Amino acid sequence: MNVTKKIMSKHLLAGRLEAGEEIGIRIDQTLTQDATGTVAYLQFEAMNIQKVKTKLSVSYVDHNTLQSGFESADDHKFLQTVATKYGIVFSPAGNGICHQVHLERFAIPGMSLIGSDSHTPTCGGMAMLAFGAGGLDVACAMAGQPFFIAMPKVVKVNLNGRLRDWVSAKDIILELLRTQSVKGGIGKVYEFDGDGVETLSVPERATITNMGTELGATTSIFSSDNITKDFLDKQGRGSCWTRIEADKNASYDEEITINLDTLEPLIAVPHMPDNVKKVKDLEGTKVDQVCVGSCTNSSLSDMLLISEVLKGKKINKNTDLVVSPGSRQIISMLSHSEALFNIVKSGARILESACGPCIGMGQAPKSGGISLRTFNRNFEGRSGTENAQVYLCSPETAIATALTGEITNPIEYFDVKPRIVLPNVFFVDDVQFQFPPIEPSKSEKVIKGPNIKSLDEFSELDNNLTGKIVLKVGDDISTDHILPAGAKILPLRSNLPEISKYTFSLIDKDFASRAMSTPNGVILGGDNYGQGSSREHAALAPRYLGIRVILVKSFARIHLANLINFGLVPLTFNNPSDYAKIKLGDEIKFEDIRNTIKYNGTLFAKTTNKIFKVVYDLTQRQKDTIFAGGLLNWIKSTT
Ligand code: MIC
Ligand code: SF4
Repeated sequence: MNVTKKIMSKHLLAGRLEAGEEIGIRIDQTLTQDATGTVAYLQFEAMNIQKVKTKLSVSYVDHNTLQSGFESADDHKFLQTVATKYGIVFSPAGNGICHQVHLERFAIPGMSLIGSDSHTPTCGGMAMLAFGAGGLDVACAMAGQPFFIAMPKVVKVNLNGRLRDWVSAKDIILELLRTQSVKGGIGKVYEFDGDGVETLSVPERATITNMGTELGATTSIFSSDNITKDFLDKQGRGSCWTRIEADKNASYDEEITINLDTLEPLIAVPHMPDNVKKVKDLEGTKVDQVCVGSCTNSSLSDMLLISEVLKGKKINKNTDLVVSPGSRQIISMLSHSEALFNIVKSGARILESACGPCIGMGQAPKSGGISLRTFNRNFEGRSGTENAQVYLCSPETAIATALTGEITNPIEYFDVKPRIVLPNVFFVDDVQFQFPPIEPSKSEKVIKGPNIKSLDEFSELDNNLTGKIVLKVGDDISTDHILPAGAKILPLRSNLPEISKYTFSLIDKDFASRAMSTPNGVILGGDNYGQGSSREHAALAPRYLGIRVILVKSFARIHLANLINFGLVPLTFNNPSDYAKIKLGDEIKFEDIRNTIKYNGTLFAKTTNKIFKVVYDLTQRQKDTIFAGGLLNWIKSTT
């Protein structure tokens, strides 16, 4: 067996490990972050369960830490009190980015994890079976229910040889994005193997599994070997380690090979993570801002490398350099040595250990500005400046660029790469976490400030739907298009009526009011609809605005699950060319939709001058969820 199947078989509660079949997996650990966590815990509360049933659940505050009004602080207080009440570890603002902190302090090889954040596969760098999911799926896992997915194909990625100096793990994942695209990983797990694996540290592996999300993959995973043990030993957690490796004759569904020796520095150009070019082909492009950090590249070794390179140097006066170390552990280790001094002295700005600019929480570039980031997403408008041009690259390329002020190939610019020696023991200070009492007290009061609005109940699915096309969009629509993030909108995540007003606001400012005044609105989309983040608000808000059906060429995995969880009907074209024949404002009818789906019949959509076949691919469990008007309704009706 390969690593994926070894861990899956130990957690399998339903289904068979055959690609495409629905499987139910037992979940050992969950994580949430504040931007998705508030709704996840409101949903968990509605399930009336006394205490989480997982081995470990952690609630992180890392996204909305700017607190420019009372909203986010209200959310944080709610998260803190709900955690104490239900037996969840609370990691307050300033502790660091959920994925980095989880890797350091809680990840365990061979265990399963789901998180209400699409980059949860980061912990696959430590041989965890880790999935991004909607908040409601995480709430269900906390309630002890299995996590359902379609069994992915397992793709073996052979990493052969060794990276040259100044080429890094980020370039490996950018190379995969270049060849496989943002849709290439749909329905797949990427499992890394080959002699190159033993040259990569756990944080480097985590950079790769983190950004496997941008491939559309279900997850990505490495084996657990001596390097994993060394990382855990340094964290004082060596006793959690077990060796997990693929059998010699393990079989895989597909295979890809990357030769590390010949790889060169790569960069994703605006506005898609798979728009990858060679750094050397863009040399000389003037850059306004460089950001180092995010859950992709904010490890101690990334920080020590940039510190060594910046030592005694000054950044270019026309380029802003902002650095956000990934965790409190990292920032305390940097500040204990001269490493932080080197970074500060170079002219860089140091930010809190949080998501920050990655999610448009501050540091929006200037109008039309060019920003080079070590992050994982460069979707249009995500930086907070609608016409900014965001590029994604390695810390090596980012720092060479911050020094020169223009895109610079680190291989050409620097001499010998400094050797980064990590300390033998890391600063472990778990006092920063708030651990819940072993037996949570029923009297613990959950505090809900005015920013926390309870969720409305949604109605069941009718048998006949007559609606209108309220929006027509193209391929690769991300959840950042559907419901943008950023400093203005993110603090409204606990307030559905308010946040819904921003639905599709980057694409069509009138969408929300049009949808609200049109019964049974239908959204038309192209391929890979809903790629990117796990934010269930991208399903919740359209549903709140009255949308019932999303009709597209194909869906991204997490968003599809979220649509079903909130009772929307996800349909695809039988013949993709029908997409071109329907336009905004057309009336569209689905007659007998509920019964047709129930009895596996052929479903048709009728517009004024056309009838065409549409396809649904739903398990019985998913059908029942949609009929009930969403998963919460269904759970309530069955308990
Ligand atoms: C992101 O990177 O887009 C986020 C913000 O972390 C999201 C979650 C969210 O929207 O809250 C994600 O990746 O799932
Ligand atoms: Fe935070 Fe950015 Fe990572 Fe999302 S991708 S979890 S916003 S750092």
